[in-house]
Amino acid sequence: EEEMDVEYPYKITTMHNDKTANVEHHFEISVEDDDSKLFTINKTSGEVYVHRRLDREKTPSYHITFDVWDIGVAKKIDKELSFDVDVKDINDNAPMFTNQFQKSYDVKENTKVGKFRNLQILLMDVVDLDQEGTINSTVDVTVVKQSPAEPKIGVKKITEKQHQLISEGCFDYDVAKHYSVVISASDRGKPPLSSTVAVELNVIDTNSHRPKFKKRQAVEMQTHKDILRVAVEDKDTPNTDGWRAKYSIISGNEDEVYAITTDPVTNEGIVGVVKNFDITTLVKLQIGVENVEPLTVCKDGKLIEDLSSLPPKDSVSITVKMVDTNDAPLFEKYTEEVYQTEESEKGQVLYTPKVKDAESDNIRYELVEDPANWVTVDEKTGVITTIEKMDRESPHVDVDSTYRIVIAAIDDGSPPATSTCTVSVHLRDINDNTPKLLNNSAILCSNEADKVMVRAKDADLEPFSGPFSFSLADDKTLKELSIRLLTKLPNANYSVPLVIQDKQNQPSTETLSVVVCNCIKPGVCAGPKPLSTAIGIAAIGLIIAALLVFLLLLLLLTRKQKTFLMTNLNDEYKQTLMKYNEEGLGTDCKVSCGVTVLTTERLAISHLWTVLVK
Ligand SMILES: *[C@@H]1O[C@H](CO)[C@@H](O)[C@H](O)[C@H]1NC(C)=O
Ligand SMILES: *[C@@H]1O[C@H](CO)[C@@H](O)[C@H](O)[C@H]1NC(C)=O
Ligand SMILES: *[C@@H]1O[C@H](CO)[C@@H](O)[C@H](O)[C@H]1NC(C)=O
Ligand SMILES: [Ca+2]
Repeated sequence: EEEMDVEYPYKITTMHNDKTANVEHHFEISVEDDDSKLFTINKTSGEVYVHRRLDREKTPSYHITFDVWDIGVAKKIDKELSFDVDVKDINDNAPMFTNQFQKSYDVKENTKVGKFRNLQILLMDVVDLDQEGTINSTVDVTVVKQSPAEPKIGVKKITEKQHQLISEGCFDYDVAKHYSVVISASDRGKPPLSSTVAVELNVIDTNSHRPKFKKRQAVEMQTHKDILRVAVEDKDTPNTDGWRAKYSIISGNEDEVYAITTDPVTNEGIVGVVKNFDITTLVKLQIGVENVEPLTVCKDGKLIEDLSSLPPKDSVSITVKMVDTNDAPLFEKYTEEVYQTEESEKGQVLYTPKVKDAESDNIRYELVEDPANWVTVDEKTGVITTIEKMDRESPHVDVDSTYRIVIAAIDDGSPPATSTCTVSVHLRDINDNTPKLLNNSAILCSNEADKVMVRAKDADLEPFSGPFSFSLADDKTLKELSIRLLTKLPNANYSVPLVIQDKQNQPSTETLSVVVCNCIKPGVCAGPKPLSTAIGIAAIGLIIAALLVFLLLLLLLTRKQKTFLMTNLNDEYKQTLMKYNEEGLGTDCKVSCGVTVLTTERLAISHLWTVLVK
């Protein structure tokens, strides 16, 4: 017997042999596959001992061979004796659950019973290592404790090793949402050994309540798709299929004009019009509701099989009043972007709208917004045509070069319905502005400096505008302009005509007034002074120079104006054409006061340059 609680070595038996009389002999023992001296034999007396506890679950039997030897002749006296020794079982192993248990198991309430007419909750594997087929390994699995007590949870034996936790009744989520169950596996040994396991069950809510209409009236809506809404309440868990409503029109919809859908968020039923309809004054609709999941009801631990014993599904009667309203004409697009080059010839079609009106073919168009009066709209077709050139630099054009036109489509209903469409005209810039001086007057403080700086601007966008440049005859461009007095001039007001070109060589004639005076501080003249009459032979010139360029400069003296042809004393400059005006203070002008069309190279040296006049 295994696990014997005795003192070891323990004598099991004594061997005898009837051929050993009067022969000096000894016994010998050997154990197959074991040389650990688990079993020994007394050579002379034949007593057999076991030296340690045996474990049947490890080694159920041993193959042992006995021999007896004649010591004198060293020969076996008899045939060897060999047999299997079985270890006798005791009940030393409790049954064990061998499957992995989860923390908890979900059971749906109201689940219909399966093949075995009960709810199968979970499978359990149980083993008992004691000798098979004996009471020491025969296992009974039972529920020893459960809370709450109803419905009864039990165990069904599938095989010797597999058992199933089952329920014979149904769960009711409204009664209990949570169960604790203690399961025991016990063998039939004497005394029996057992082990237990505790599992938790969560009851999952299913559809056990019918939805009920909250109100008998519906809420009216405006659109065709959503003319009215009905709401229900449902005691099942929100956002489960046992709560989600499924509406149907029971009667009143024989022409299939209406459809009812479920708002997925609010669970409301939305009645919409899905077909053209003849105007009838009143329509009676009977609307029914149920849930997405079929209804199952658990009563007193038993599923109710015949649902007709329950109150029927809820329904509501609704009266729909169909009123024909005049819908406004529909523009295909309510905003439109069009592109147009500014200053294009008038009479161009900017936009042709597309408009639909279900009830009327007689639509007229009106111009609602056209702040600069640039366009006209065809009353019948809505076509927008320009009647003026459109100017990007107009104050009615926004900073993004966009001009806004609004037209309206008006039907012939009574009262008429109107829709509007906004057309944004994006004006592409062209070079329609010449450069201008920023300031047409300048003060030259003759007691401090001999030049003034002037700047110009152009209203067009790139590349028709700045950075500002003046163009020369040889097409080289420069960015700024200073006007230098070559020789001291009497304090007076001078007019200097300039021709300025932008990058596209669009010229502009500008006149700059230069006040030459003595200044008390920069930019402030010190009051009028008598003009000097002693100009003598002083060279007088006003010249344009520096990095900048300009085509033409005329120096004008205020009073008399005479034109001279300037002749150049130096052949080097003979190509230079000069126009000039003479200061006519009653004396002949002896020295040039002329200015010229200059090339860049010549400008670079022009401040050294004086020209004689006749
Ligand atoms: C089972 O175990 C008991 C001791 O627990 C033992 O007496 C008995 O012989 C064993 N085997 C059977 C078949 O009963
Ligand atoms: C133009 O220049 C004159 C003289 O420097 C000055 O008095 C006047 O204020 C300027 N005008 C503007 C608009 O800057
Ligand atoms: C120059 O013109 C200004 C006005 O533009 C005037 O006040 C001033 O008296 C004039 N100076 C001379 C010298 O004529
Ligand atoms: Ca429900």
